[in-house]
Amino acid sequence: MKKIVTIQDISCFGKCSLTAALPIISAMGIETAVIPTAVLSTHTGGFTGYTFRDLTGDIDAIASHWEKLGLRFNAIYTGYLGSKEQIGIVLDFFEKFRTDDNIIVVDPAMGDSGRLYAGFTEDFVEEMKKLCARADYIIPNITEASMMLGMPYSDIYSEDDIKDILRRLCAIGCEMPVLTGVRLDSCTQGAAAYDSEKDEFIFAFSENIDRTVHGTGDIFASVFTGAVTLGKSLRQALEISVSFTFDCIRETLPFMDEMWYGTCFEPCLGKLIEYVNADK
Ligand code: PXL
Repeated sequence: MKKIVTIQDISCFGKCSLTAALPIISAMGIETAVIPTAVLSTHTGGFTGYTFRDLTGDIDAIASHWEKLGLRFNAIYTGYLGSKEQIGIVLDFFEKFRTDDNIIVVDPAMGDSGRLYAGFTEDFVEEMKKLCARADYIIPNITEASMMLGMPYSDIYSEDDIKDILRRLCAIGCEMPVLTGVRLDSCTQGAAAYDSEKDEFIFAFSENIDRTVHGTGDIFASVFTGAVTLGKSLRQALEISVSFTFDCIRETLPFMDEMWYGTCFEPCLGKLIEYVNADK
């Protein structure tokens, strides 16, 4: 049985980070270990007055215990990190748990729609680039990619612009960057990836639903990480992730008023299992 360790916050209410990654990766038939980077009463998108307990001091102790136990993981997957200091500690974790045949996936969860999430600064972006340099796959949205590349954010771009961004992301040091939230026309939305070893670009699209739903980046990254861990090709992983994210957004639409804080992914988990099994 495959085993992933995911390192990100737990937002006790609001569906994102660990409360999305755990059920999604487990549904894909993969054992999911977690290292919570912070405990928040809610996520920071749209809530005010949330609590935030930083768990930076716990990460190294957990890693040392696991080292003594001889634990090994098929993939290490990081998401929202609670502080700049955590990035150095997560880099140490990579050093300890990197093997010849496991993979590292970094979702540089820091912002959306041209803006950083509450509490993040420019120097966090610089640190995040160091983490991305050590990953096999990175999964930024266009906001996060623009920030890491020092490019102005724009929501108007061509296919060539996307290819240019992907090439530049490779120059940070990651071999297979994946860009989410790609919209080349008003009818479709999806993701693009670049396999730098094969010099191959891959695009996957679904119908565009023009609503912003919170937590879709975490859903996409969790499915993608699960899929590549299961040995799916880059194209298959991209297609499964785009299809499932679309299913979740469509499922959320009738409930937007009550579900403004998250995405209705739970009713779609059966379909995810079908996607995973379809091309076995
Ligand atoms: O979905 C990304 C995310 C993860 N964790 C926390 C967040 C957000 C986005 O707002 O606030 C705590």
